[in-house]
Amino acid sequence: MSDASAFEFKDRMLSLGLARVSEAAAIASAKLIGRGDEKAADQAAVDAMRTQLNLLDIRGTVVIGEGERDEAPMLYIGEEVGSGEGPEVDIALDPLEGTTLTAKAMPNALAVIALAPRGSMLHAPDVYMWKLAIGPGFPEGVVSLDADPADNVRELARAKGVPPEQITVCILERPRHAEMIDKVRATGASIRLITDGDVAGVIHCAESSATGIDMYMGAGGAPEGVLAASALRCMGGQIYGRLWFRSDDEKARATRAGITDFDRVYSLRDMVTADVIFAATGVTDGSILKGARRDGAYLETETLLMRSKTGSVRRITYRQKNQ
Ligand code: VTB
Ligand code: MG
Ligand code: MG
Repeated sequence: MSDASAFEFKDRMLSLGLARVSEAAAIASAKLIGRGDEKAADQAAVDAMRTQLNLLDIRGTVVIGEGERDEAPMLYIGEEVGSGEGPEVDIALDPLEGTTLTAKAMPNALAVIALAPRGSMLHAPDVYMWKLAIGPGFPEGVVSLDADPADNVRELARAKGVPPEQITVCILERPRHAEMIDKVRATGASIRLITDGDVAGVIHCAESSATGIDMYMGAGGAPEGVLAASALRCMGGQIYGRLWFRSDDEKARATRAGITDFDRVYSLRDMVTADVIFAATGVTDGSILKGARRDGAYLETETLLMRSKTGSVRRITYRQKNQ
């Protein structure tokens, strides 16, 4: 079997394994929800995710991880993970996407991981990325990163057949977005401000009838952009991203990651060029996933598990005895 077909054969099995990986991270960090200790929550998620990931039959390389080797002792970019047998894959992960959300017991913290054939994920450096995302069912290019935020609202409203007042945009609450927020509000659209967690913010666009969010815009982490693109590749929708460099050091980081065109706009398929498997488990309660919870003698999690090849979306409830 060629490597590509070996991957096709195995990815159905692997996807269930991937759900275990995000479940383990969520369960480990759940004990630290609302305890005010971001570092402890993150560390617990990282340890648990790494242990489970190394049980999978893959030859995996972390492409989107916890940072560069010198600053992240575990799940750093370039770390080899998995049992060392099986298909060669790229891994994008964030064991706890929303450490502050978890420490403060605020909504939409997730444990996230995506897996795709080797060489198919953008090696995004840890810099900011300007992002723009919408859900499925709209013509390609109806919104654009080069357009004014107000025009994007109007174009999306037109495509949806509603007035701008019926559009809700999700934006990270940061001073850098003040002008964007004013422009969006001037159209009459509503804004869901979030304090953290733009992977969830983007995913929410793909289930707008459940979440009430139609569009995500703003600058967040570039690694989170690749994770969000992986999710949308499974759920449908569009995402565009442009790296934002604030120093020569950040440019050097991008160069080390193999990036040559600093102004490039990446579409979904530029960020993840092949089929991908994606798993996210809720840590705190959110708009599309329940958080990890203790229910009497049990621990329970909810996981979104998706494969882009088939467009399958599973929600898995997992329960284990509370130890
Ligand atoms: C971004 C966003 C993440 O942290 O990285 C953000 O993509 C950090 O932004 O989802 P600031 O530097 O402005 O604080 C998250 O919100 C959580 O990891
Ligand atoms: Mg992290
Ligand atoms: Mg993160």
